[in-house]
Amino acid sequence: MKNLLSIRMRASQKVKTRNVRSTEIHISGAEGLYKKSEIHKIVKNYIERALHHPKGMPDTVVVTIEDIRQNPLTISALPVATINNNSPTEAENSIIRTLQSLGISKKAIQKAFALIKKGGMRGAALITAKNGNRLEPDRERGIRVSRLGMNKPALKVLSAKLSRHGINTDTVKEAIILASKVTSCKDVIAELCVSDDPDYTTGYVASKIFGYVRIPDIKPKGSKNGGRAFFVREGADTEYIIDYLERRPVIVGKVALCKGIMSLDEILNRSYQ
Ligand code: PML
Repeated sequence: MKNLLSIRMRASQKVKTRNVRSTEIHISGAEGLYKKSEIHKIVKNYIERALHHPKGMPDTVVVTIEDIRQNPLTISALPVATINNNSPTEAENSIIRTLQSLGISKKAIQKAFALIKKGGMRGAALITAKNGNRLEPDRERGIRVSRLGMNKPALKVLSAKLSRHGINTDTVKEAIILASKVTSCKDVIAELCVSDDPDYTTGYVASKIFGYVRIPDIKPKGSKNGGRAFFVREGADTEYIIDYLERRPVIVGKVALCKGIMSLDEILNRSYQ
């Protein structure tokens, strides 16, 4: 696909902290790669989303439309499954087992949990898989995955597959697209995501090996704390990873299996892919 535009929306709200300095909190965001003819429809949709979010009314909404010169790389979506989980404690154990099966150390996993539970991260943290070191040059800003989308035929197939499991929503589709881009980066082993939306309690662990594994009850309802952590190979080239995730245009052009609820053992045995 050529002549694509990157359309991004970021909605935020300024809040005064105790020491009277004002700080900006993230309310919502969305983005994709689109044709010029789609600008009006997409911008309208993004603005609606910015103005109706459970985290509240933003005081700033920024929409950026940018011409993409580089030809996008086409990748496949990760396979999708949901684990049969019932509580945040079970969720935490499933996440630990999954990440450890991918060779990620306890130290790195604890670092990610601590950051996500604290919340307030604007972008994602980049954490090395063994030593648990953070690699983002600006820890407040984090890494913002950008320039990503899914082509129309693949989106149609994905919508149909997700509908069979009652999960055909923009939130799920956008998360699958993002996780598919993140894990297509050669040095990224896995992503852990907990939504910062207080009403949204399903998160995921994504990896090339186990796919996009949805984790219900990842946090208690009402909690605004969430975030994303990307686990990367020890000694990986940080500049390359950041450039790939933030600037390389990537289109998801193929959809993989979308399963319903499964046990963690079935997922870890990869009996569904
Ligand atoms: C978000 O708030 O955008 C993250 C949502 C992650 C989970 C989506 C899903 O239900 O699979």
